[in-house]
Amino acid sequence: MNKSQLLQQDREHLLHPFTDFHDLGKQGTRVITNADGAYITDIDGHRMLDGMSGLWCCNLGYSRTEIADAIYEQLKTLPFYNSFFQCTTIPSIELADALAEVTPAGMNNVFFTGSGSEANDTNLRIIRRYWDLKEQPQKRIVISRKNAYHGSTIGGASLGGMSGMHKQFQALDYITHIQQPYWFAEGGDMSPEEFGVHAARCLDEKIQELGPDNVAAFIAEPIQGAGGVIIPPETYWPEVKKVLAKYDILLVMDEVIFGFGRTGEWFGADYYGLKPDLMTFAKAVTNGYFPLGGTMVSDRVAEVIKAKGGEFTHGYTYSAHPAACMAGLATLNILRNDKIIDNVRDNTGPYLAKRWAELADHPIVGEARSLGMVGALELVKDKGSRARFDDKCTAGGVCRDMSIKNGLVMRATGDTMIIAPPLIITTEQVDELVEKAHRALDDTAKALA
Ligand code: PXG
Repeated sequence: MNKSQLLQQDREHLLHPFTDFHDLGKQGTRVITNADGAYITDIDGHRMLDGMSGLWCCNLGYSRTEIADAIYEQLKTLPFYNSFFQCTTIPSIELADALAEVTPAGMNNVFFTGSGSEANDTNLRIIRRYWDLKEQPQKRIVISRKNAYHGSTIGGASLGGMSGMHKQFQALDYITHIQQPYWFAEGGDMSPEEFGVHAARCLDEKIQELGPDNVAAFIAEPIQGAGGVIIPPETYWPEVKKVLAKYDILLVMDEVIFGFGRTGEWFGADYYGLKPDLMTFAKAVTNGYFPLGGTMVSDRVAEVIKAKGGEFTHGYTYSAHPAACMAGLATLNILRNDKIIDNVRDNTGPYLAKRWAELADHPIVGEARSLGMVGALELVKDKGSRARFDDKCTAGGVCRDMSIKNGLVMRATGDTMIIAPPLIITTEQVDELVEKAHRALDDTAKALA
């Protein structure tokens, strides 16, 4: 089939996620045909450095045949069996054990799902079950943050704080949202440090307002990913920790993006020294090679839900899919054996930080921030006042297109350009990334002038 036939069939039959179907029908799509290492190639042969690891998931890049082989071998031996009705499979046992080892101390149980969204729905089910079994059924409300992303099922989207999404469905009424720690956009005249404390105290105020006896949990990404790589001010998490210590409330860390090494530590919770009660994961657990998600359950919660109390009426057909679990095991083996995360922490992360910071000198960049293997650029018309080019996020869209033209996949969230390259990226490839981003910024400035 040639390219124009493919594009026609795409237009006629395929509804793409988070897409304006009408506009896409007119613009057409890019057909990605193959990938190697940290690069993807489209149907025209245009090869691009993948600054987004697929969709924050291919942390080891695209050439790990060990993972593909592990999946294939499992598919030949036992392609599927469920873990309902007193059954289990060897890969699911082994992956549960391996996850208990790499996740923060005190997290020794896992509930597997097919995705991050399903895992956050699972969290909602576990949270309710926990407080019911603790005989505190009035503890129902879950606090989340504006502009958080926690998935696209009804539960996940209700937990998420994206206003555009909330306009298109009816959110669960026991979830409420507070101030996000996004200093660049919302910090006003406060210093980042002051604003971090302020945003954390919003949690305290909300708990007081709702009554601590009614609050079940607080859910947060360690760093907001899809919201725009929002790295909270250094004061934020220490202050949130103090707030949570005052109340009997569960902490749910959503590690779907930051889990498995993106900060240079295994999990964002490790990076910030947090002790979650539940911890959502997905994406990079299989390097994106097979759908798998889940939630890690702390001993505090596991002791309650594993005690006598009847059946937990929750589960998915593909909970603990054996081939997915083999993909997870192969991925964890590479992360450990090749010391991928240590290399991000000690070498490539600091190198990215140094090179990425140089982009702050560009005339249309208001802030260049990075941490571990993520980065963001705030595009502005005026550096001093942090004023944007317009309120339609034109600059972000232009910059994304210019970036792709220059051979780099960078994503735009509004007028924030974000990157999350594979953790296997070399320092030479970091140079290539920064040079291409610089060219994209030059081209964007010219196009907007
Ligand atoms: N939590 C977080 C923190 C996520 O980033 C999910 C949950 C949901 O996972 P699933 O596997 O159900 O998609 C995510 C997913 C983007 C983008 O544009 C980000 C995600 C998904 C799709 C697009 O940055 N994150």
